[in-house]
Amino acid sequence: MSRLVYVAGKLVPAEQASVSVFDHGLLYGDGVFEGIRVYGGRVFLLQEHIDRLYESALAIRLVIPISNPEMVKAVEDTVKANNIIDGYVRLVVTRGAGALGLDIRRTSNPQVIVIADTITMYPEEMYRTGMKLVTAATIKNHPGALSPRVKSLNYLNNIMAKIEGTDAGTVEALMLNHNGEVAECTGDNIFIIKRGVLKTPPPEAGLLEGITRNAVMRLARGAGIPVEECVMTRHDIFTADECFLTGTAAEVIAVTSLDGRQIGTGKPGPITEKLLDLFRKLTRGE
Ligand code: PXG
Repeated sequence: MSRLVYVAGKLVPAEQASVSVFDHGLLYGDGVFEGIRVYGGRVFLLQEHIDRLYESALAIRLVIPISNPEMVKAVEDTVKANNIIDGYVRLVVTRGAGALGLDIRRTSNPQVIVIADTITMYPEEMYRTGMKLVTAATIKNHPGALSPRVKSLNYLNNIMAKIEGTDAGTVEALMLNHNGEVAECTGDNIFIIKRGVLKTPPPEAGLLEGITRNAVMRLARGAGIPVEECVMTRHDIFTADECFLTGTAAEVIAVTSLDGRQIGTGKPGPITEKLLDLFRKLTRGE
């Protein structure tokens, strides 16, 4: 059965869903996006994703042609129309079609696209064993060039780092910022646990403020685990008791080594497992 895609305000069969080759989203990566999960027919933390989308758009001076509540409805309608019970929503807003050249004043009709589909996750086995990680030589974009806090259609920086991970045989890669501090992975945020304290780099380290990251910090606080946002280097990860990643696709997944150094016992740690369990209960609405 063909998927129905929301584009130009309507749900149309996927084969007919298209945007112009003159759209600046394609020509310049000029636009913003969100990746959202559907669990048990409910769109998970939808309002937070939509709010981040509007903040990303604001930061790049992109005026989204529909309101925040209309966007919520567009996502919910698309999920329903495709009978997605457990799956994935890709929300894209492009700058719209225009003359060649960078001038946003010569574009019109920003395009809102909503795709609802199934999702491929990391293998379940990896949630039991944890994953190995390598540090990419490609650093994060300098926040003064393109803020990593904007979820923009410019993912080349992350893609270059991801290639390095793939070449090294890992499914993710750690990225440092221009000061050599830990920022995040190519599509996941990073956490460590040291002496019972949950630590993660602050947004100013040049990272996307993940919706999963924020949810996990709330769960940890609720479970009485102290949480700190602090600047960290690779050394902090090498010497951590536990390490894990968070992301819409990954959920919560243990990291058991970085650049050939074993982290903790080399197995997913107890606090990581507890947070994964709490997160899975949250997604299932328990
Ligand atoms: N950092 C980066 C650079 C990301 O792209 C995250 C962290 C985690 O954020 P969330 O809000 O998901 O907890 C992301 C998220 C995709 C895809 O299809 C990418 C992401 C999320 C979902 C799907 O490539 N990136």
